[in-house]
Amino acid sequence: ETTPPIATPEHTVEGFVRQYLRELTYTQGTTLERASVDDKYLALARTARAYLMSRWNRTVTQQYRQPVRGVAYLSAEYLLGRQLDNALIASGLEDIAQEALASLGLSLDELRAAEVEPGLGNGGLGRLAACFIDSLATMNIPAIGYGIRYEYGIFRQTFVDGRQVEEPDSWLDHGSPWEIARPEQEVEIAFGGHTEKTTVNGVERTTWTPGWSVLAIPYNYMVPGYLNGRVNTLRLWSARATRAFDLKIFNYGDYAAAVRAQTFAENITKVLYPEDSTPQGKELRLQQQYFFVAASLHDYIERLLGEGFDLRRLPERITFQLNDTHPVIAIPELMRILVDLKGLAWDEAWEITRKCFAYTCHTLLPEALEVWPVELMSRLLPRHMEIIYRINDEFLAQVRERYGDDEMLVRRMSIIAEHPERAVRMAFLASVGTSKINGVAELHSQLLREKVLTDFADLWPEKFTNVTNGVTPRRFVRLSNPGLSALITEAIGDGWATDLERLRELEPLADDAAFRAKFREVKQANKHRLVDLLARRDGIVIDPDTMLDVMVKRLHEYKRQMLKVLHVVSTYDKLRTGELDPASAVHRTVVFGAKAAPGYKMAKEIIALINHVGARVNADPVVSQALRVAFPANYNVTVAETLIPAADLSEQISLAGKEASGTGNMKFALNGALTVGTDDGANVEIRQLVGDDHFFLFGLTEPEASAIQEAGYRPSAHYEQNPSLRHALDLIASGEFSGGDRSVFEPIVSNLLYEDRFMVLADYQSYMDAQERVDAAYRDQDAWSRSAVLNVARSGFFSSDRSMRDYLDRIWHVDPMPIEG
Ligand code: 26Y
Repeated sequence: ETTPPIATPEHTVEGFVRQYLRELTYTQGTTLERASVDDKYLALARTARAYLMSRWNRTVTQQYRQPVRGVAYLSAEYLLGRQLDNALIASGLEDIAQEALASLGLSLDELRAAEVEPGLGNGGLGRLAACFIDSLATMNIPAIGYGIRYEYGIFRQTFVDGRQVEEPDSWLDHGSPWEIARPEQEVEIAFGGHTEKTTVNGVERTTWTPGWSVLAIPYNYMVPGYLNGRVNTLRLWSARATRAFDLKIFNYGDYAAAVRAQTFAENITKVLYPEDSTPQGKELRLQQQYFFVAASLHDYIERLLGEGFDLRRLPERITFQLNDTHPVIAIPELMRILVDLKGLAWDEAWEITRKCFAYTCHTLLPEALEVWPVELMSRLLPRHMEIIYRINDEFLAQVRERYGDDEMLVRRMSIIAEHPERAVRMAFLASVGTSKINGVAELHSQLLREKVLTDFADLWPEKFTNVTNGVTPRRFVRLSNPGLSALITEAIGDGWATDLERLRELEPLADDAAFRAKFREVKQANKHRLVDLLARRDGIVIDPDTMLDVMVKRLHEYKRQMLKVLHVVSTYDKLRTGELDPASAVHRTVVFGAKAAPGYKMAKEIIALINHVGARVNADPVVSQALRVAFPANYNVTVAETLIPAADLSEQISLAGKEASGTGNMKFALNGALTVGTDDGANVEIRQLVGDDHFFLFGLTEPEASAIQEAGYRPSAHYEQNPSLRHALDLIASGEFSGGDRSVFEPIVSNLLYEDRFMVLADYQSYMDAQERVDAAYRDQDAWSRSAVLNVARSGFFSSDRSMRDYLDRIWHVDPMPIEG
């Protein structure tokens, strides 16, 4: 190290207090007496950061000194959640912090509540990226995450008359103590313009003369490994206007117009697009994608060139992992760098490029696959469009060579679609331009090969692999469930948080009545924490002495929140008519949490329906003795951290073959909830591991659902044949939940009766039966907690550390590099 060593603050209460007062006084510029809650939180965040800073520097220094193979994760989303708690547990400081603050008359709980979570993602895919970088740091892997520093993350959801209203999430309002800007490492990113072919010494070269450009400013975030001294980096890019851009415009003399024009450039990283399954083909979104990918490749490659590295050996040094198709424009960008800027021959550059990239697909829905109009791509990135055409030409030549002139096949496999308009199929570009393609759960990877990328799997079977998703046990057990964590440690010692398969050692304790009693106490305490949160945050009153039945995830028809609503409505009906006795029924609280994409009409109608049904159920003096509905607005990572540990029942009820994996399902099982679920995504693997006796399976299998669809699915037949289903739908249609207005929920009901793309009606009876089995099982609390303990003990597989191990073995082949000192 060239800097003289500066002591990290001491790992003692006194050391913490000293650093805290220093931050409060010198950085925050206030005093304990005068400080606002925000001041106090910021000083605390900076104190935690100070402890990690020297580790961060050490990590960077040691990696410079000893360059090794690494991985770069390219993701348009990182749904990080709050940083403070994670920083404290990663550095072993929670107890010290608690005590230190108490000695100053401050409460850690109060201050941690002041943190606004960075919601830089939509849902599963973004949260997965956050879990993965946590695991990579914890496993000592040289890794960097690249992404976008959105000024506004996923919108804040509120309800007005039960309907979703979106508000901006201005998470940076008070500044973020967790980021460090590196404006001196800016990268200029070009767009538009035209290309020219020139011949230099008989060699044809293409030059791109862009029309405009913006600056990408990197902001670094710490990604601390758990108690291992490593701190990796997450580098998020923010857009700024270039100085040339400023000058040109300012010279026109219209100062106000010039300042306005400047914001044009800065719009690129203004907001996260809240659609997570139907791409809108928005120009700004393509700008975002190219912006962060080009900045990231440039950043990484320039660093290597600084070492005197030979780019021909790039695949030996790095794998760029593409998180879905969002960063796939990186493939032509690397080709452009190697061919146009570095002068490599096309074939050599192509070989290098393919070896450097790997692609993860997260969907099965055809409408979720990104496609960019050729018109747009040519205008925004003319050189990339040419490169894509050439990649496609050479690829289709290979297809013809292999299969002969099968024009149907060639058209099917072409990276360029011809209908309804000429467009680039990003998933196909990813399939051609990478050396590995993976799905995110066993079933998903199988269906990916058999249904989505069939022709590619046929051509290159060895390219395809599976890596089942996972979740970080640090955030989703250690941090979010301290009660269960203490109980586990008491039973099997520590070490499980980084070696989650050790939870198996809990299995014998499932048969230990004393342990089960303690387990129930923890669950009960977690329910009380949730009661407090919902009361404080939402003014919602829930009863901790009821079964907590939870369905939290983005709102999508394929996830089938509607099926859960039908169960609620049907139960309401039975309680009201006396078919079910409210006194002897199992008492349930059904909790929903879900955001809908702002333009997704049906999803928003379903949100309104849930709220209206909930209001009716909760207001009914008879029904509400046995059934209550809670739908806290703005479900996010922070809410998940209190909600999941309190849950008894986890709802994972998508139509089989539609949910790629799911990761909430894993979090619930790990926290001792039982699952009612279909044979879909990672549910399949959860059920295999925890065992059929401890999982409530229902519904069609994927082959069954496909067969029915092919034969012609008629949802109204179920309505006609099933009186209970008919009652439930009729009740919704009757205006029971809309103040007598029959028109309000008519679109939902008609959609179910005449379309029902996701076969809600086909699975209705099976779901109702499963819920009866749930009730019966819940009546035997001792048996239920035995199952719950077994869910915990057998879910160690779903650690994202295991996912990372699989990526390392099957795709990345990177060795750990522990940090010394
Ligand atoms: C193209 C744009 C509209 C878009 C933006 C975000 C498309 C998709 C997404 C996000 C997708 C997503 O979150 N997928 C989920 O990924 C999880 C992690 O692999 C899976 O567990 C989950 O099943 C899948 O729906």
